[in-house]
Amino acid sequence: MEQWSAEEKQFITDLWSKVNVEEIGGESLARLMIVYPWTQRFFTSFGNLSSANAILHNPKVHAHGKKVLTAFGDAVKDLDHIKANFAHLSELHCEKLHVDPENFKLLGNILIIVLAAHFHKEFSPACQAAWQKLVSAVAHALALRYH
Ligand code: HNI
Repeated sequence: MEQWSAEEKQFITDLWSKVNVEEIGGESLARLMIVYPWTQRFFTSFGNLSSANAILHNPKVHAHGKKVLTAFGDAVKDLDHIKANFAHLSELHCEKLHVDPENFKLLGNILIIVLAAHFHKEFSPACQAAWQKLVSAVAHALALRYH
């Protein structure tokens, strides 16, 4: 289990309180699909993914990005029980969705970039380090039930 300092918890919850899950989640998922185009294959039912612009403005990408980042928020709210709280989602992504867990790391890194772009004033190196630790913990927890 990760140990979180009071300072790390503060950086994470302060920034999270400013995050609009639809805006940041939608942009993060869209940018994942643009930068790593092979990830589009999980989302062929989402309609028009024919260009970066189409992906960035695709309402289904935004809706799903919101769903993903809302679930990510469960980690923010309960930093000490990330593994237990993500066990079910790990099983789902492994057994039903067949998502390669490497993609969780890619999405975590894109989320950091999107947060840095939106919140550059708050996103100090220490804040970034706390968020990097968080996205790694979530990616790890989501990969635990893979077999
Ligand atoms: Ni993910 C469905 C959470 C990363 C592909 N995903 C979900 C759902 C949640 C969720 C919540 C809805 C579950 C349900 O219907 O009960 N996903 C998360 C979280 C992360 C993540 C918290 C990482 C932070 N998912 C990814 C990644 C990919 C991915 C990186 C692929 C590149 N997820 C999917 C797919 C679905 C999905 C595919 C089903 C989509 C659909 O058709 O409804």
